Amino acid sequence: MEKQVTKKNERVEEVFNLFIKHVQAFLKEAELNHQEYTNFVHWADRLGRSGELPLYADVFLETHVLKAMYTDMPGTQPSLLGPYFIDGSPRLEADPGEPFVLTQRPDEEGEVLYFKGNVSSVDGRKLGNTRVEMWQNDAGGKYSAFDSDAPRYNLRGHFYTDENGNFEVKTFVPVPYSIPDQGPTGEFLEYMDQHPMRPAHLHLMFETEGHETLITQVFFEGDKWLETDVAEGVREELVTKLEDNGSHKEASLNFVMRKA
Ligand code: MBD
Ligand code: FE
Repeated sequence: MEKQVTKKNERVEEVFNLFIKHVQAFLKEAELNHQEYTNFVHWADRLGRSGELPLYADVFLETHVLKAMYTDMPGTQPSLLGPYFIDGSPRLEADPGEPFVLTQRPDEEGEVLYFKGNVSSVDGRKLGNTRVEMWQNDAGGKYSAFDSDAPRYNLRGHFYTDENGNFEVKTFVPVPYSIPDQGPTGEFLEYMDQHPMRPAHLHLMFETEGHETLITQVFFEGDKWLETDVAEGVREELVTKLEDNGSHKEASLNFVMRKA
């Protein structure tokens, strides 16, 4: 126990010292003058007070942590958790052969999407009974529980893969998403001359015994924002086809989990 605490402090000390070292190097390289420094402190204060710090971090920083950890690793590439995951989503049930249903509103607007997937291990084994959590935005571009009139867990839920690692969910096609651009994060984007858009995406999280939890996203070919995603969350292998089936759309992707 005591050893663990010592170890943890060493790591924290290392990280905080590196952080301040690089911030100091930045101040030097940018030749920040005193007025610019004061402007920066005021902007950072607005960011903190607005509650947008998690948004800012997930948009500008999270992808770099993931790329450093997972580029060229076997298994499906993780993508951003983002600021819009919430705990406690309902467990969805479905009769055999029927899809899980992600929406809670009978009058949900948008295009119906049947999304299929298979979950396997890096060793090729099918991962049945894997917990799959999904969340996404609605046709109006809103995530439930965030600035939305929808029920708290609308377009959110979890379910388990069948004995072959397969699942199918009936949901709605997500839409390209503008991150909030009227607060300090939007102000920052304006300074950088960067648009606030993310391509349409599904969020997925997979949990199963003996494997690392996989948090990732699914994107769709042809999306206008794939190449310039403000949060840089797109990975080539996470882009799938959105197929038109007359009355609805269909898409699928297979997921490979790393051993814990
Ligand atoms: C999102 O929907 C998102 O997924 C991320 C990572 C950042 C901002 C909004
Ligand atoms: Fe998102």
